[in-house]
Amino acid sequence: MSNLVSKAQKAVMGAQGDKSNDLAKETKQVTKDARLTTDYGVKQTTADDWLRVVSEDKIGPALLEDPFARERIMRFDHERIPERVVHARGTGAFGTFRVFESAEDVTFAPVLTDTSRETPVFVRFSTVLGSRGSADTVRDVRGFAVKFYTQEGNWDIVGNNIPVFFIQDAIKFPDVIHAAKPEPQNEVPQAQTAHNNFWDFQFNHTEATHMFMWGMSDRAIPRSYRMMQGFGVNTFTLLNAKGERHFVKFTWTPELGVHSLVWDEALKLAGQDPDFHRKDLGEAIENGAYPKWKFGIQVIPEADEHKFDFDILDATKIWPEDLIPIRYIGELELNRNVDEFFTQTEQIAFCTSHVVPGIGFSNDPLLQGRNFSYFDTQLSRLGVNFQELPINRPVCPVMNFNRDGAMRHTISRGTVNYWPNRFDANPPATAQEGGYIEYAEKVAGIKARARSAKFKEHFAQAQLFWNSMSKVEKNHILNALAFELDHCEDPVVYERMVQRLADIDLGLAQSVAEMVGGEAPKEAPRPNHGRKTINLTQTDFPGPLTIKSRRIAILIADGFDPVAYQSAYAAISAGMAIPMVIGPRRAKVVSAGNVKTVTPHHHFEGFRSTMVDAVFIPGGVDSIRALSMNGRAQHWVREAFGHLKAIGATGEAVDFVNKTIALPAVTVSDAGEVHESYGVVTLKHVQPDSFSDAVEIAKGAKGFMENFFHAIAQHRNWDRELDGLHTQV
Ligand code: HDE
Repeated sequence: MSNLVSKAQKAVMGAQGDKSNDLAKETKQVTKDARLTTDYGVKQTTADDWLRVVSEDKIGPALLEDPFARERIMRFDHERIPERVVHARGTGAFGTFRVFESAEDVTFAPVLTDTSRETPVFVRFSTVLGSRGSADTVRDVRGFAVKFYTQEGNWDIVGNNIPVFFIQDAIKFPDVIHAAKPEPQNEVPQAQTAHNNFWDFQFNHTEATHMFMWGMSDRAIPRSYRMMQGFGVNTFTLLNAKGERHFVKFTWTPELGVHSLVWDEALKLAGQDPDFHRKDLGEAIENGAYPKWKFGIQVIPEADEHKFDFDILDATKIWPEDLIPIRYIGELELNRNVDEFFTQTEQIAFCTSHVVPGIGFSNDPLLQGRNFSYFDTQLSRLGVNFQELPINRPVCPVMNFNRDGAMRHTISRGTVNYWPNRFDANPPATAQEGGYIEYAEKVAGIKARARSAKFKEHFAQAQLFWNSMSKVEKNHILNALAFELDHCEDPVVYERMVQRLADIDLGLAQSVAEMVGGEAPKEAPRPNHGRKTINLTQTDFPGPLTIKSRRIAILIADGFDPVAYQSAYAAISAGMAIPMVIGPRRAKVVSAGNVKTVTPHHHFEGFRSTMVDAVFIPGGVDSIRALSMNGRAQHWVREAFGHLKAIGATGEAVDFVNKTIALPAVTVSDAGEVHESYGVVTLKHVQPDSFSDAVEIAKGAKGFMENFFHAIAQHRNWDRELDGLHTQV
């Protein structure tokens, strides 16, 4: 890879201001000219041979005295640090945050009020359960952690892509995580909730009901980090200049809409391309398709805390948007990939307790525990000086009397290391100087291990979520539950879980019972209240009708139609999507008439249909003959169809596609008209015999591309599922 930083990258680095400049101080570039040295700076003459005793042509023993060799090996032996106890698998990027509407009515934090500011951020996305080397596309909650490097200090929103959590009180975190992680006797399964212990815990712990429904929904298998929402989950508070306090929840909503993989595809990708999400994010940023999210706040005045039928401090509950609308006030853009994974993505350390003046906590019992946990875990993961690491250090001055500890970097001058001191050195700030002021909340009560009455209601919002799903999403939840419980060998686990589902919806419980075994419940312990709310179904977030940043495969073999190929390639690129040419080999493939030679990006074995969003096949007699005879090529098309992806074909490829997927509804007339069915878009005639033919075909071709791109922009063709033979609720 080139060591040069591109112009575009430099522009972004400039825009990110302080944090990029700050990091640049520590950034080393591998250069051709610099000579290899030890860590203590002495140049080495070889990196290949351990110092040893040699005589004539005989190799003698290695000498322990070799400091170069020992340094290399011992340094290497200690390269690993403990992985995160949860959220070990992740990827990150730099970006910027701006507010376009000041929230000064509710907070005085400049990061949320100053519309002229650009705050540098680092975002880390993650899965919760898997180890560092696990696959990206597993069914799991995704972490969405944002560090804002503000002028007033670092602010971390350590969120997820699901707005609720399994537990209400932090004390239970070790239990829920132990139950979900691989089982203790054999460390199986990796990065899965489909096992006895997870579902045993869910049954025994009713407050998790709402959350596991989200976990079984498509939210848990996102198409891309760029296409998922983020939620702060916990209830925080905002303080304004008048001293008024509001409760707040934070939300990120992606510009591209909220989209998911289909389950079969997610399963396959886990083996075929375990880094799928990581690469997707990096690729988009590299190509300048910077992902963006709107930043929103839901705000409740302090006086209204008890006005709802749920407790607003309960992290197993959403604040339904029909009751408390989201106010979108800002925008996040990710625009720079990391320079080095370990020192940036791995060493970044988030703490929910890191807030800036104008932002505060609530008594949400999950948040209170988190505020303890994150700082604590960084001590064991990175050590007491973790905040001095380049990726973690604030862009504003840090000045205090915390001192020493392992790996201390800062060299503090002066004779005093305490406050107060005889020089009045380094005094605390006043509120006017920007000092953090705790809100003077009146607190009274008895000491007890208890929760408020509303915390004890565990099913109403699970029903609300279920009721709000589209038909397709309901089917996916049903199938996900059927899959997960099928992986539980202990009948006690799946039989009881089936009963639990009746607390949400009787029909759902009965359908799952039929699939997984276990007695189907005859009646619901509590009726479904029938209420729905907005913005829970992903269909409320379709995103713009665009193919931007989507991967579109073009399947070719020798003898492909060069005109159809070329126009599709150009149109895909013009739409800022990524054309990926797939052929029988990654060596030259020649078009019909020998007019064009193409070197495919990948071959059929190396790259799979799961890795793209849509497939286009240009005609060409020989090319289509070759593809028709090739099992892998046929599988490509069938699999893309099975995963509900748009398929486009022209000329001879139309018959190939029709035969391969044997779709009865597709009819193709000889007039060269465009026919669209189930997201399969075809154009039979592309070779004109006359001028009037050419005009007609040109019209048809335009219509073809529009229709094909329209089908891609829909993300998936859900009719292919609904009209099939799926078990349905
Ligand atoms: Fe975390 N969580 N968590 N969590 N969490 C960690 O901190 C914890 C919870 C979340 O990319 C740990 O640095 C407790 C909710 C993300 O580096 C640890 C409780 C939400 C990340 C920890 C929760 C999250 C973590 C492990 C219950 C969504 C990855 C490594 C009270 C709002 C951050 C680390 C990154 C990581 C504790 C629940 C999100 C152990 C005790 C709810 C995105 O401190």
